[in-house]
Amino acid sequence: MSVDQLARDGITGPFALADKSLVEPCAELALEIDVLIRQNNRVRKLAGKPYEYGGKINRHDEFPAMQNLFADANLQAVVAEHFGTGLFLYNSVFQVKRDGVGENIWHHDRMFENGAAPVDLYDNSNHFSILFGLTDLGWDQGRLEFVRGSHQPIEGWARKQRFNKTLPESLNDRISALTLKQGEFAVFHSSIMHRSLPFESGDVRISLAVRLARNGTVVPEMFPTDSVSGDGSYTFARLKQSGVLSFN
Ligand SMILES: O=C(O)CCC(=O)C(=O)O
Ligand SMILES: [Fe+2]
Repeated sequence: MSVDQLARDGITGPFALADKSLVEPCAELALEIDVLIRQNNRVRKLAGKPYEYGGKINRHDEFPAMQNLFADANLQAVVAEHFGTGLFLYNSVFQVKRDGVGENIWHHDRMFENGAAPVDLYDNSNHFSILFGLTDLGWDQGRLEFVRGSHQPIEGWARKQRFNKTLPESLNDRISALTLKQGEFAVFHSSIMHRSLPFESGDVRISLAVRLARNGTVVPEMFPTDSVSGDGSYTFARLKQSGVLSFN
């Protein structure tokens, strides 16, 4: 049962959308945004400016195609069954992977707790993620991997960072792959450690990740994000206040 799988592994799926016709408009949107991002960055490079990732993040308040996807009957039923109701959506990210696109390193999606309160990773009553396959997300197309059971403390693993280039070897036997077909989705506790590998081969691969929180949770304007090197330094990222949408 998927409820047992969620309790044990912290992630469950794949599930199928009820209305597959909701997928293509989102895939098209992701590809058009990807064109803009790549063109923008070619121009920025000519100006000697650093790469900008922003355009693929938090566009859900602008596009009915995304909002229609979130209203899918099967998605709504799965989220209500596993996480309950009274949830809002505050964050979304498209990932387009094609030749030359590298990994998204190990991380969890729990960027904040409630306002300025410190993140409470193992309180599983809040903060949930959905990952959609807008195309097939196959084995060679930048495969997703997750650490089974990392919504709960794991002995011998002190988690200090949200982003990690590598994980302790003792976790190797907990790592599972997640592949999705176009129109499928998986749901997970946002504290699950996961990554996607570099694109190797196949057709362009498009995912959409979204994050939910329970009504009443305060979405901070800025949230701390750790540096990858593990030197303990923090920078701050901004959340888009207009991107808070009621989910169920
Ligand atoms: O589809 C992917 O590459 C992973 C997306 C993800 O984990 C994220 O955006 O937080
Ligand atoms: Fe993620």
